[in-house]
Amino acid sequence: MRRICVLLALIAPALASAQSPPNFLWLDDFELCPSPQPYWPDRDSDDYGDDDYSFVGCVQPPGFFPVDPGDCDDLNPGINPSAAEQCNGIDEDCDAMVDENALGAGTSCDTGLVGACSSGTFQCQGAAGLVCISDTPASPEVCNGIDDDCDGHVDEGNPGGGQTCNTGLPGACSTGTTVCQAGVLVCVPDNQPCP
Ligand SMILES: [Ca+2]
Ligand SMILES: [Ca+2]
Ligand SMILES: [Ca+2]
Ligand SMILES: [Ca+2]
Repeated sequence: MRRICVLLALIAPALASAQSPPNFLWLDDFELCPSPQPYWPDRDSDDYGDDDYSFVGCVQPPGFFPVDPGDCDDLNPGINPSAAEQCNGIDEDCDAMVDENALGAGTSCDTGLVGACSSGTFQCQGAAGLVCISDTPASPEVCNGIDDDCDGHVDEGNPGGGQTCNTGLPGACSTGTTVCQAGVLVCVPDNQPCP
């Protein structure tokens, strides 16, 4: 049994460093090894081992370490269960979900557009990264003091104007026409002068 253990200790590093080493698990003779410990390869030295290759025994083989398991990419120290999830189409934290709650997603941003379209929120779009999406898409201009159609002009074209209205004034001053003024539709008397 000791001879087999020594042999495995010698070949383990070669298996760990191989491109596709076979998965293996070795338990020492419990009489000789009452408290076997698990060891994993940690080729990127991020203190998380590659689950595909484990060694259980009382002797730590070269190339194997008593680290935590769960490293889903043991050749990239930026990928392990403690890594922060980035927006990039890659599962950094090894939970089998890609870009979940990625850093920066959901935060406010400037779309670079004008008017109502300028304020946005970062959305994670996988390998394309964070994209600033407008919170308010362009819409037809209305009289509100806002550049609704995001063309750089506020309330252009007298939106809502030109409609017959009642000014509330007496006599000849009662009939009017709507005009968009400073973001508000007002009823301007058709006959002047009026108060
Ligand atoms: Ca590792
Ligand atoms: Ca993830
Ligand atoms: Ca990611
Ligand atoms: Ca406009």
